[in-house]
Parts: sequence; structure tokens; C-alpha cells
Amino acid sequence: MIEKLDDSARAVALNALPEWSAVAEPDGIARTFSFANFIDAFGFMSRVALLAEKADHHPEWSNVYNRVHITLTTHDAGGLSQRDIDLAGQIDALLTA
Ligand code: H2B
Repeated sequence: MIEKLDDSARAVALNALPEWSAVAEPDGIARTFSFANFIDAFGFMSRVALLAEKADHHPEWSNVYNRVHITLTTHDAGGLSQRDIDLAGQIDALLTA
């Protein structure tokens, strides 16, 4: 069973993910991404979808034209877990690749 991160683990993890913010409802982390247009945003979502499926860990997200808002939370843990931190790092890496 995957566990929620404790306060000190959260602090360390968020420090390493400066573009992400802690959110309370659901308990997780969130980031908004902006692109030049809808096609670039949707292409990014496709790449995130492949990462999510590979990890069996799926985002809560929305898309409006060129923006993608992603919240990562772990339903099985009832809140923020290491799976969210790992997926956030992989998502960030898509943008620097
Ligand atoms: N995604 C997220 N965000 N949290 C989960 O707890 C989760 C998931 N659990 N994707 C996975 C699927 C689980 O339901 C399957 C059965 O492994």
C-alpha cells in the first residue's frame, strides 16, 4: 500500500519541484503549463498520457486552448505520495528534453 508523504518529505519534495505548488483539495501538487497553441498543448498531454500509463499513475487535469492544468494526487493513498513527486519530475523533464 502506498503511503502519503509526511510533512518533512513533502517539504523536501516540493523544494526539488519549484514550479509545482501544494494544493489542499485534493491533497496534492499542481502546475499550469502554457504553450504556443492548442496543438502544442495537446501534444504535451499525449506525452504525459504515455508517462502516466507507463507508471499506472494518472493526472487530474484540464485543458483550455493553450493551457494545461495538472493536479497530481494519489487516490490509493488519499493524498500526496512519492508517485506524484516522481510523475511531476518526469513531466518537468519532458519540457527540457
Ligand atoms: N492514479 C492516481 N493518480 N492515483 C492512484 O491511486 C491510481 C492512479 N491508482 N492510477 C491506480 C491507477 C490504480 O487504480 C490501478 C488499479 O493500479
